[in-house]
Amino acid sequence: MAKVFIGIGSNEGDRRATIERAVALLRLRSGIEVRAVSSLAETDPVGGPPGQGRFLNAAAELATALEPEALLDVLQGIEHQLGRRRTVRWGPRTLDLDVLLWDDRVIANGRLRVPHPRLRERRFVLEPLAEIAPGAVDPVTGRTVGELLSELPSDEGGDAT
Ligand code: A4P
Ligand code: MG
Repeated sequence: MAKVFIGIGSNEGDRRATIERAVALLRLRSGIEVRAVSSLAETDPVGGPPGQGRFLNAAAELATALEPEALLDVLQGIEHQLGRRRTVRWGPRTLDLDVLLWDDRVIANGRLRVPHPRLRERRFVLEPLAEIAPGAVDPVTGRTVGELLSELPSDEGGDAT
């Protein structure tokens, strides 16, 4: 079983209900165990079109026997099932499920980049992740999640780039 961390975000509709349903759907899948879920944090949108609503963000720890692309299929299926339709990059979404870390693997192919390329500069990712896994290590930098969070500039939520 691989240990995988995912990021969860929503800024449209009933955000809390959507996130709770997404976690419930993950729990129902064979080949996936939900080991931990962070609390939900209200965050200001980073990047994307002006005027979009605030996000609720969370992180979860999974254990899975699936291959990375198969888990991505599951995550995208749940996004779709819970109503995600918008295609604007960084735009409003009912649900965004991102793979953040996959054991100590570095994955870069046409569909998937792990660790998530914007993990290190995003407070809305690192804060929930640090709540459940402060000691998880980013295999690219060798830094723990707790270290990455404490090294973030304190005045803003992360760069959109
Ligand atoms: N993809 C590549 N790597 C991954 C990965 N590690 N996990 C590909 C998931 N998907 C990955 O994603 C586009 C494509 O990325 C997928 O088809 C997959 O093959 P998407 O979810 O359809 O599009 P997106 O989310 O609009 O784009 P992207 O680049 O994933 O955006 P981000 O970086 O996830 O940022 N502000 C706050 N406060 N809270 C947020 O949650 N989220 C975003 C989205 C922007 N600002 C935010 C938040
Ligand atoms: Mg995404």
